[in-house]
Amino acid sequence: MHSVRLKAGPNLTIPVQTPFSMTNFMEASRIALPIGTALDRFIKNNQDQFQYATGELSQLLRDIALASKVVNREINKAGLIDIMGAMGSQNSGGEQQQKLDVLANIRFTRALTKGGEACALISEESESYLDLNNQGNYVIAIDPLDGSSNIDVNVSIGTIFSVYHRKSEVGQPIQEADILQYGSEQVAAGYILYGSSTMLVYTTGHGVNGFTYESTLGEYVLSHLNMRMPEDGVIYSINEGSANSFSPAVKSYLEFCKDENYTARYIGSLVADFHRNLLKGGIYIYPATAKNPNGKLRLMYECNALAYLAEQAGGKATDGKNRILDIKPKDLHQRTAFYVGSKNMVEKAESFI
Ligand code: AFP
Repeated sequence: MHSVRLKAGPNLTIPVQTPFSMTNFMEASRIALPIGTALDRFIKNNQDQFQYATGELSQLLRDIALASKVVNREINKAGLIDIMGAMGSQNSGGEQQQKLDVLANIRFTRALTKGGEACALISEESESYLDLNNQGNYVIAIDPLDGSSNIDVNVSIGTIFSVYHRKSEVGQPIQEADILQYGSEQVAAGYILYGSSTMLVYTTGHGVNGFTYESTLGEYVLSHLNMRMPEDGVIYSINEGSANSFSPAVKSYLEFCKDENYTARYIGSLVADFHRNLLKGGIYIYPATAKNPNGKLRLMYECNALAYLAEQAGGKATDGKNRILDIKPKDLHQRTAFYVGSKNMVEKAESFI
């Protein structure tokens, strides 16, 4: 047995014992590979791009990332301990709360409360907003765990968040104007996808970047730099089970998709459907239905964040007619129809409406 040196980079060689097995080789290559840019470093390096470059927004994003790691851990344990299944209570929309919904809400609320940068929190899980800290500069809208009907069946779920700068003076009580802001006023937005790998994707208005969670390091690592949504695509995502109650315009658009031999993909987790379309091109539609005449999805903590991300990646988001980011919210839990995805596909769908 003798030692050879394996070239690993410009200035680095790694001694490897022979006989030279594949396991040795793979291990050596893995060690030699750079880990990449961790989320913390990326946020720090890009801090001066933020409109309010005080470091608070960076800290806030780090708080969200930390809470998401805890939620990720709980999701991964979901089959092992008794946290799967319904909680027996209902959320603000009268929907069944799942145990993990409640747990995720607690984790994000705690992280944002302790962080001190947020003054108010709007959550799918709470009827009214939470007044956190008058000294905080940011208002957060969050769906702590979206797609929760998928929890019990091991299908991807997600967290969606929007960040706004408060309008009132720091130290003053929170005003309605701080809470009910246009989507176009977001200073950051993102999602965490708990899928076959866990990813955090966010924007601060300077493009969209994606980070994959490296569980052995406990770090999000930059994996998708400057994500761009293809302008066209062939995937359409809609719950066609409700087709009987779609408008004739939506039905005609679906006929068009079929005539074009598009591919139907619908996970029932908005984050997962959006993420796939962001990478591959496609359109996600949740139109008005008989059951939900204003659409099902929530403007403030589902649609605005994804609309901001879509636009930042070159895509488009509307309610069928109006830009999502230009809709003035009148209510924390306001619903809207949602057409989001590749720009040309959304425009084509709009031409039917
Ligand atoms: P749940 O969190 O209640 O599962 O709702 C998920 C969701 O808000 C979104 O993630 C899905 O795309 C959409 O609703 C699915 O709704 P339908 O079951 O009506 O298609």
